[in-house]
Amino acid sequence: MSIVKSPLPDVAIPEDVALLDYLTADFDAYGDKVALTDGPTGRSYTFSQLKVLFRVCGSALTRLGFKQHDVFAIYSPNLPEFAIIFFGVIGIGGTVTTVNPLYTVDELAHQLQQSGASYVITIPMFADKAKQAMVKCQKIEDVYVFGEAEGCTPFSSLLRDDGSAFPADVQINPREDVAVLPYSSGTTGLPKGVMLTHFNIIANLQQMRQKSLSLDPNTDVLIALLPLFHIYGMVAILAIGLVQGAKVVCLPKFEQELFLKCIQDHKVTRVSCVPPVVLFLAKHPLVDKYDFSHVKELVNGAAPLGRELAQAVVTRLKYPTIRQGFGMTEASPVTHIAMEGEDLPGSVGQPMPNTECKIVDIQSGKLLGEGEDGELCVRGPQVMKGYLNNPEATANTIKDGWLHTGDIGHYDGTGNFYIVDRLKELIKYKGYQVPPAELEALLLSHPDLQDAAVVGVPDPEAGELPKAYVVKKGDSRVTEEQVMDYVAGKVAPYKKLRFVEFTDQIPKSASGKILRRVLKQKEVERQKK
Ligand code: 4UV
Repeated sequence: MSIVKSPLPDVAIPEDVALLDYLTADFDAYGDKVALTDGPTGRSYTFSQLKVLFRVCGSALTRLGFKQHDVFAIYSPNLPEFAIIFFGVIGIGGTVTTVNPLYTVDELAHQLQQSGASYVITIPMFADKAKQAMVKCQKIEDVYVFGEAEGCTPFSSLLRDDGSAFPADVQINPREDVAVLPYSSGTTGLPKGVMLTHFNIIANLQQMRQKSLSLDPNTDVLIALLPLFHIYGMVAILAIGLVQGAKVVCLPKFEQELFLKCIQDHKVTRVSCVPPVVLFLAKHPLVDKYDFSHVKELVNGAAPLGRELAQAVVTRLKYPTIRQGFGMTEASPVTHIAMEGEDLPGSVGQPMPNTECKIVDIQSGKLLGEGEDGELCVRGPQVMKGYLNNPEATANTIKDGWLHTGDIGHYDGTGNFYIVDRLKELIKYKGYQVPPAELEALLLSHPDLQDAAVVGVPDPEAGELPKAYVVKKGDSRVTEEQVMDYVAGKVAPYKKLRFVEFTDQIPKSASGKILRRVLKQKEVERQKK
């Protein structure tokens, strides 16, 4: 019974460096190598260009009156320019909040309001949604757009600057100042702003560089298919690629042929996946038409990868293994990763350097030992500062410095970890977060419904599908379809309810908490029949 540490020695994590300085430390050496490419068009930026553009962008924002600690929202699919505004803002001590570009106007407005953002940037296709959200938020001063759209200021206007207003005197405190503010529902409730400091992100990058996620600037190429608004794409693809001089190819959406063609043509060496991408690579006939000989490894994270699927993909692509990582937005994100070449099916690997882990009994909180299932807790420099304006949720999640992941798992005799279940209410649809509390609140706003509970139903393709149990009011004649449509009209498509079941009562504990596990168990048993 003990705390499990990484088998690797601790790495040094600079305490006094701001994220942009850390990121660009070796950019001069990478020089005219391509840093970022837009997959569909080939539009590219070199490391030297990026270094200048970060400054230019930061300078232009400063002239507009954007100051240290102000918040800038990015509501965009993956584009090279995403990185320019992202690091431009962070470089002048601002905070970036990243928003899922599929969000509806209300979802976007909610995050803008909550995060206190003063600007938002988007693409022409989503400009109307951004403008409508702006009207609902008093603080938003302007909507920027990559390209052009009526009523929005073009992003290019931020690049017509000489960089001279880039603030020389801004004092970034890396341990305190929040660089990014992605949203996560954590173990319970609605999405919350996750305050990740400059130090948190630098720590995770340092850890990744040591724990066999190191890259060679001369040969390595990454592909950013996973969204950059999510912590996985943002830190474990974009930032880890750039800081080590690897080229990052950006894909704004999943188009099968383009994805495969980009892997082939750009000689991608590492493909970071979520299970549906692994499924595609394992099963789709198109994959055989492309040359994957440059791909050195596949990494999976964000949701559990079944053993059969892992086996299927390595057999087809003739890799020795697919490595699993485990991460959370609240941990910047990576806490575990399987060692290179290690074949432990189903394992998320060992803790990262400087990271301690323990498994505790769900009821008693007692420390458990090897092979015993309990809640995984992690402690390390990558753990967030806390949730924005929510000390209560922070205190419920970080206790004595330990981040309670809300995941259930165990470790084996070699210190490798296995995630077996999720204690927290969060549903993961294709790796995306679907917070049940958000859907339940919407269902309760329906005039015909008096109670609701939402759980994830296991699904081979998506991982889980959101299902609602609902109690109708009196003699209401509302149908399952009407309930589904009601929710679908208000949320991003991946959050849609896929099933609705009417019931007389929602199972609850004496204190009124929904007993989700009772409902989940019911679903699992039904599927077994
Ligand atoms: O907060 P979040 O949406 O964050 C993530 C981050 C995943 C990453 C990121 C970078 C990596 O290199 C990597 O390997 C993984 O998903 O959701 C956190 C929750 O997702 C589930 C688990 O419930 C977390 O609390 N989850 C994440 N990774 C795994 C997982 C996994 N490998 N197996 C099972 N569940």
